[in-house]
Amino acid sequence: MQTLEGSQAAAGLRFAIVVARFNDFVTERLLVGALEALEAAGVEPADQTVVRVPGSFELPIAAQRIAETGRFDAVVCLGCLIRGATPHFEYIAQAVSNGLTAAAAATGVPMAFGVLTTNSAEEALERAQPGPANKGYEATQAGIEMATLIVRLGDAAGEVDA
Ligand code: DLZ
Repeated sequence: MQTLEGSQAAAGLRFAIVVARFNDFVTERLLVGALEALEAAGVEPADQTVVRVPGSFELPIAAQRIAETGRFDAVVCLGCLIRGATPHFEYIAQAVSNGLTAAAAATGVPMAFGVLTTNSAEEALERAQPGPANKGYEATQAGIEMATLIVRLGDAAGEVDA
């Protein structure tokens, strides 16, 4: 039996981070966390691209277009939906989640889901504090793991029983 899994060592791989401007008092903190995770994984600044979109609703189309360029090993998507301040919270949350799932399936490029859905600004800020519990950091680690896993799956092609 063989076990294949990704790692947190991603030097040489290329990552895009798509960040929504809406609620930027939270999303900019998620971005800081995401960049810290890339640095911890050994990803050079030249292999990091930050793309900004107006709100979370726009994350999927940007992420898909970025993935279609073929220039990135994973796309990390960062946004913040706050229920109390967003009357159509459920619609946007579902559209983003479905849209990113579809984009990953269509392109084969991993999309990390770093979109907070919280009841209040306070809850959102708690999840965007500095350190490994920062949800931008966590989502990026997932993106790194998937990107490195896909490289390994490619290397192991022919050895893996389908
Ligand atoms: C319009 C809107 C609202 C009310 N709330 C949020 C939110 O909490 N988080 C977020 O990322 N974006 C929000 N937006 C903006 C939408 O995502 C989108 O940018 C606009 O509806 C324009 O398509």
